[in-house]
Amino acid sequence: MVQARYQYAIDVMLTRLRMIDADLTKKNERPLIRNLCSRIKTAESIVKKLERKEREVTFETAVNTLNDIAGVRVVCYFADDIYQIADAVRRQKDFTIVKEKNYIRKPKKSGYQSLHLIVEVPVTYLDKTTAVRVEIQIRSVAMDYWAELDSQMCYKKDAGQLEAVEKATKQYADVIAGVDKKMLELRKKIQKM
Ligand code: 0O2
Repeated sequence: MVQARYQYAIDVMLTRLRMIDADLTKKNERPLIRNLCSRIKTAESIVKKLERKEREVTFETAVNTLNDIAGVRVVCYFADDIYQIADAVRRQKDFTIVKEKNYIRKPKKSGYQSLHLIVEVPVTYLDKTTAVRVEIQIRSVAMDYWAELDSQMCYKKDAGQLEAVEKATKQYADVIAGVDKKMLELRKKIQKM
C-alpha cells in the first residue's frame, strides 16, 4: 500500500515533467529533456541509508525522514536547461518545494553535480488527497555520465581503499564540467548566427 503511494507520486511527477518538456520544447524550438527515469528506493537501500545517517531503522523513521524514497531523474542536454526545468517545477501551483540543493553551484567534494528538488506532490484517492515527497535530480547529460560511472566505481565504497580513484574522478568531474560549459557557449554562439 505504501509502495503504491510512492508509485502514484512518481507517476504524477513524470506526467507533469512530460508536459513541461512539451511546452519548453515549443518555446525553445529544441528539446531540453533527453530522458526521464524513476525508481522507488529498495528496502535494503533504505536500511543502509538510515544506518549511514545513524537513525533508528524503523518504517516510521524511513517514511518521516527520508526525502528520496520516491526519486525521479531528469537528464537534459545543456547545463542551462536545468534551471528552466526547475523553474517550471517551482511554478506548479499544486506542488510544494520542501528543499533545494544546488550541487552545480557548489559541487560535492566528490565532484558530483546536480540540482536536487524535494517536492511534495498531491496524490488523490477517492476521498482524500495526500502529499507525498519526491526527490527530483536534474542534471545535464555530461553530469549524468560522470555520476553514473562514479556510482559504479566510487560512491558508497570504502573511501580508504579508493583515495587515488576518488582523486582521479574528482579531476575528471572538473574536465567534464569544463566541456559542458564550452558546449553551452557553442550553442549560444550558434543561436546568434
Ligand atoms: P541512491 O542509490 O542514488 O538512492 P537529505 O539530507 O535527505 O536532504 P541526502 O539524500 O542524504 O539528503 O543527500 P543528498 O546529497 O542531497 O543526495 C543524495 C543523492 O544524490 C544520492 O542518493 C545519490 O543519488 C546522489 N549523490 C550524492 N552524492 C553523490 C556522489 O558523490 N556520486 C554520485 N554518483 N551520486 C551522488 P543516495 O540515497 O545516497 O543513493
